[in-house]
Amino acid sequence: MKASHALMLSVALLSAGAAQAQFQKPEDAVKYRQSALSVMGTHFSRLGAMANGKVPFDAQKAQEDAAVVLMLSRLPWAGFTPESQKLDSKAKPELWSETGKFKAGADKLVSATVALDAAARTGSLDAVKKSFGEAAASCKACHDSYKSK
Ligand code: ASC
Repeated sequence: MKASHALMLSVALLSAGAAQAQFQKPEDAVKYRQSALSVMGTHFSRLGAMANGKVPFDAQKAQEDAAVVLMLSRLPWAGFTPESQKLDSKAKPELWSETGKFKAGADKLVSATVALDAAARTGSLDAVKKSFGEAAASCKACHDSYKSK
């Protein structure tokens, strides 16, 4: 990891930590995590369209999308506050009891988006395809375990 990336990573982790104490209402935490996941999903899907050949590969756009995904991937987890458990959402009950496993899944996604960002910076479609597939598997693993349909 380049020094600049390591710095960005620590800044992002610090801001994720700071976000935890900042929700005034449990509803705010739900809105925060859903918003972060929604924007991340939007940019991740744009990468997916390129990785899967549905739209032509544009290295510049891929790099921008991957940078957004990288930044956003650290944010949702602070919104899964214990106080928000009682609110209606797609979070399965297991999410709140298997916190270690859930955290490990979140960490895995963050690592996958670091790799995806690095791949997009190379400008190689093949590299993007490979990292996209790994990141998508990480999204899916958590959705299968912790998100109801
Ligand atoms: C996406 C998106 C997800 C993941 C997931 C991967 O594009 O919005 O949540 O990919 O479907 O299986």
